[in-house]
Amino acid sequence: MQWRALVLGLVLLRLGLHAVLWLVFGLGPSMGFYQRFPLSFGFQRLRGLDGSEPVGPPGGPAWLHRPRRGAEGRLETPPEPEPGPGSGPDTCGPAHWGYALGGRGCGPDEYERRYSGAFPPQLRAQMRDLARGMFVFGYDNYMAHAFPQDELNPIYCRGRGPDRGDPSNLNINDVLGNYSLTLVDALDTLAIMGNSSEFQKAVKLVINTVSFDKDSTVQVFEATIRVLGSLLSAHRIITDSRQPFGDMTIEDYDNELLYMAHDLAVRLLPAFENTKTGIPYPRVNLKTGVPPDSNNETCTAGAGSLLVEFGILSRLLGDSTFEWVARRAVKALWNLRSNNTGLLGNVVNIQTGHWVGKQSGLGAGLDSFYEYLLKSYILFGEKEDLEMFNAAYQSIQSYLRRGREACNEGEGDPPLYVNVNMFSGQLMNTWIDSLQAFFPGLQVLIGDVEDAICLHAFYYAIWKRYGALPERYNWQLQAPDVLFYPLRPELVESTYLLYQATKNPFYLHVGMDILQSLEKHTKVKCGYATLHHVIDKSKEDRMESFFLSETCKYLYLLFDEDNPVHKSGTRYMFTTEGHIISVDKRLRELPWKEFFSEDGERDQEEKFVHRSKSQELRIINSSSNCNRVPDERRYSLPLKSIYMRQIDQMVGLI
Ligand code: DMJ
Repeated sequence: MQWRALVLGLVLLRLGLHAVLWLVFGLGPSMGFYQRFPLSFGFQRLRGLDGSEPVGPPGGPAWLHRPRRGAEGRLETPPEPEPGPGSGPDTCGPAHWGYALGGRGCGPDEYERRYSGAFPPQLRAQMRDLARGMFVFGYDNYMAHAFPQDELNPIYCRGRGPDRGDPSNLNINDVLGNYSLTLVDALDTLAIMGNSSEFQKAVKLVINTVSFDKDSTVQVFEATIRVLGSLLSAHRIITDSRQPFGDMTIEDYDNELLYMAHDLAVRLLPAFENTKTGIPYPRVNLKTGVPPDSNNETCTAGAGSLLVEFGILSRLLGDSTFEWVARRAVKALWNLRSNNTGLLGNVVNIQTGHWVGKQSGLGAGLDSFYEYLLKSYILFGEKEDLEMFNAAYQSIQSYLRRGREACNEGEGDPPLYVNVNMFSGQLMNTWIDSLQAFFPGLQVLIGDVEDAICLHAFYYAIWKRYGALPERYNWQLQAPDVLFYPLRPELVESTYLLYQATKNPFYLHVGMDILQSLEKHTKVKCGYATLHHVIDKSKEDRMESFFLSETCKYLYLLFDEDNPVHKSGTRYMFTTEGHIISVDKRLRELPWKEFFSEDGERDQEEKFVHRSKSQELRIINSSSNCNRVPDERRYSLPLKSIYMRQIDQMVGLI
């Protein structure tokens, strides 16, 4: 009976401990947690999906409620709570729970110890080599077991092409066009890693073996960002005599990649025909054009994030067609935004302009739409792109952002960007998706680094909890809603850009954590596999091409201190698929004049001359991956440890 006594003893000990925690700090698990802890989301009551009032306890998480606005849409600061014990200027800060836990500059804090430590150069080099090895392992295995097919099945060491047997398998067929996708998508990562011999070999292989004359029905967006974007990026690297990556010249290169890009884009053009709104069809068959049974519904990001690649192509070729159709689509979507909120929905009918999906958020269906408004402006300097971006950003701040005004100080929930109805601004659900983790990176580009730090920290907390990002995470239930993780890059991308902006070693720690969990949970016999389930870590036999073109690239760049990309000032920018593009004068020139002047008489020259100085400066000061900040800010803690802890609490990590 000794074991019974032992078990009983342990149970009593645990109960006693909980009771003490509860009595002292209000922290006993499931014991009065909500009442005492200002950030608890432990209650299991959801707001109705129809936007009805939340059914949780009154005064629940502020993210459930619309923020109160001042006259110009600015957030109003909630009234300061009564100061608690120790809130005087020379004491340990007002947050009673934070004080109790040793936060806010009061003596040694576990969070500060964990995150503010320097990152030794040897460790950094080790991590760089690990990231490089990760790319090489995936790439070599793709070449050995999958090429010329589109993707690698890393568990069974096979290749994968379009699912001809099941045309409705869009998860596969939207992306795989039977055009050696992974090889094409990986080209500029080889250059960025300085591997000139493999870059040259790969480019020749693409030129000699890849054709777009295929009976493949692909998504216009996927073909554009993964294939068109990569061809253009590699073409620019090859033809730029000042590029800093080493010898990337191709013997007898005669603009083949540019011609291939043109060929592909021409095959995508039918998507822009016979649409009443100018918003393109979502899919085309590369041989035959828009399928007769084509869907008239498309997502906003899919239709409205083509401008960077199509614009580059147009400007390199001197043929306005591509930029014109892409820009027409952006404007058509923009004109359909809500008059009330300024927000766009996530799915639209291309013939009627009716919003089929009224959800507005930062993730799936909308993410790169915002990204490309800004990046188009950075590349092409068209003022209207910046104006649209600024207006969109304002609406996002007004309707999507919940929580306290400042990320790094004050009371209330840390900021979070939620999904709302585009017309009413009412909350539509309580999840965020992993695609949204790109947003802090975009905020870095516009100089909103403080807010970027906070949102990034939220996503990193989720990563820490699962060793990956679930596709959807329910912030109210503190649990994943959709469990897979297909090796997406968004969190790494933001981590990299935030590191460049702050130079804070915290982001190297984050990168190391991500790298190590990818090695631990996703590495398989012939590459890296999609996580089917972020909790039990079961896998799917698929390695998406963006793993090599983005995830590995950003990890490598994060740790490769001397990479030429970092030394090139604001010269380089990344497309939404992570393809590097040099921002230079040539892309700001229009080899044609008349096509875009909807306002008829306006002289194109005038358009450039009259760009407002402040608009120009704001972007230049903050654009690209080489954002510079004043030295004194560089080594500050990116997020006060007290708020780091707060975020960890909110995702149920501690
Ligand atoms: C990539 O293809 C691109 O980053 C795109 O913008 C979003 N989705 C994937 C990665 O998750």
